[in-house]
Amino acid sequence: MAAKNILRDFSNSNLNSLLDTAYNELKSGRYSDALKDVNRVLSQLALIKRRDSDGDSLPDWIENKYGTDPQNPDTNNNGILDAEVFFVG
Ligand SMILES: [Ca+2]
Ligand SMILES: [Ca+2]
Repeated sequence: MAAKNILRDFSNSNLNSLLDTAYNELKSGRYSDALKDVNRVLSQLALIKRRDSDGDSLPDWIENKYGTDPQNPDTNNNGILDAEVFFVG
């Protein structure tokens, strides 16, 4: 599930075309351009990895993996943030 959501974010982004560009630059010997584009892909992936849509301090991909709602800071409505439930139990 988490991987699926990360892949969805990936395909919704421009990362695929950026990787294609980097590949073509690499093939044509433009190594510094390729490296620059690969670094862009990596920093965008890092953003996707850190994204926390509901601001409960638990990243979306972890919420998707463990079944809490990435759009709701208190999924089970018990007055305790999802992150606290996740880390404290
Ligand atoms: Ca969250
Ligand atoms: Ca949440």
